[in-house]
Amino acid sequence: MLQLQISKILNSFALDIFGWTPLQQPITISLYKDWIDSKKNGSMNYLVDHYEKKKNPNNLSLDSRKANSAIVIGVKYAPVHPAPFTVEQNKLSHLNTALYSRGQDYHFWLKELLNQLINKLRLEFPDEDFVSWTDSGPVLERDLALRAGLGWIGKNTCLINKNEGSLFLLGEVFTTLNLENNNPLSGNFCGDCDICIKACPTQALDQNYHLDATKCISYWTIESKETPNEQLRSQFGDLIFGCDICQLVCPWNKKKLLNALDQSQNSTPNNVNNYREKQIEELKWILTSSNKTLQKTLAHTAYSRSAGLKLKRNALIVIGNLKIKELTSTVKQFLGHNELDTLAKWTIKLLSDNP
Ligand code: B12
Ligand code: SF4
Ligand code: SF4
Repeated sequence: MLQLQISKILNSFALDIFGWTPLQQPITISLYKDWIDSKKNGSMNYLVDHYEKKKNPNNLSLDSRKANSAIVIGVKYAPVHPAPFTVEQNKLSHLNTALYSRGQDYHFWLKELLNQLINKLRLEFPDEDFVSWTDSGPVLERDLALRAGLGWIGKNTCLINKNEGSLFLLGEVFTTLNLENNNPLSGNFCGDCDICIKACPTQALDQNYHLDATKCISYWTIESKETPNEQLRSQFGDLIFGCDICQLVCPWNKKKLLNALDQSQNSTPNNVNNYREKQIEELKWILTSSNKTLQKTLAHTAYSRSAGLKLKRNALIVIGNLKIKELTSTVKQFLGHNELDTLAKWTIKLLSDNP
């Protein structure tokens, strides 16, 4: 009966992927511990601080009562993004950014969706407590989704659903309700495949389902404040914010994406020269705007996490890798810059090399 009530509420949100599970110590907590102990988290120190809370999810209190279960949802962001593209994002619309980041920042709209879900749950269960999380909380989300039967953890470390692939975000509602598991644990359908491992330009993945964040383009372009070494950054290609390579090559996503692409011819730029001009314009805008302007303009987008100096660093790397000679004089303005001087020298060297 209880399960049916929950199902009905979730179905009213037209979600493609959901499940629930009693809260217990995560299945993969020892792997998480090994990961942080071997410093694969780079400078993301909050992941070390989160360890104790992630280990005992029931202790995350809800108005002083203990949480017993979690409802886990997955919301797809490709081929179609659930949130509209913002006017501000047009500023970066010809640059290669992660698919999840196109559209308003999910930390707002997914949180809002989870709050709407909580409002409905409260009406149905007025004596129970609920709290929601997505991304930044001390919750081992992929493990929780695994436990709730949403899919399996692939060799690219992403949570993959057999019907929907892995291009979806996770969010959870913790509750005092006692919910039994509604889905069995998914099998692992990676088999002998190692396409993602081979496709990763920086060798951040290995056969053991490990991702070394200190080699991952997503980490370097979104999280880290440092400048990646020469060998690493020369592998970033045109990626300016995040990376989807190990997901785009995955057979569980590829077929769906190719089908979607077939249906929308618009996704291929029909005028390549015009496209390149726009790219140059956007990169120039990043380099010539003040950090404050970048932060203000991109405030409600996912790019806000890198807006300012980090985005300029990323732009200098892309300009070098793509050899955009038209921006040589703009790049030269960074010579002598407190933080970006060495990188600017590297970019200028690449721009002055013959093709
Ligand atoms: C830190 C972080 C990152 C870091 C590190 C990612 C990583 N793989 O560790 C960086 C910045 C690199 C990153 C990148 C991305 N991220 Co991120 N990230 C997180 C965050 C905040 C914590 C993840 C974490 O704890 N990592 C530590 C590792 C050890 O844990 P894990 O990633 O959960 O991996 C588990 C498996 O690897 C498994 N495991 C380990 N060894 C083994 C061995 C075997 C045999 C098996 C089966 C499993 C297994 O155990 C681990 C622990 O449960 C979560 C949100 C959250 N609160 O959980 C989002 C999250 C994982 N990220 C997400 C997304 C969307 C991305 C990007 C796609 C964004 C982008 N386009 O750039 C990329 C994907 C890169 C990739 N291949 O993972 C989504 C993933 C959704 C999904 N379907 O899987 C999450 C859940 C955010 C959300 N709420 O939707 N991310
Ligand atoms: S997100 Fe990119 S850099 Fe990171 S593991 Fe996947 S392919 Fe490699
Ligand atoms: S590319 Fe292959 S090995 Fe990698 S996650 Fe997909 S199915 Fe698994």
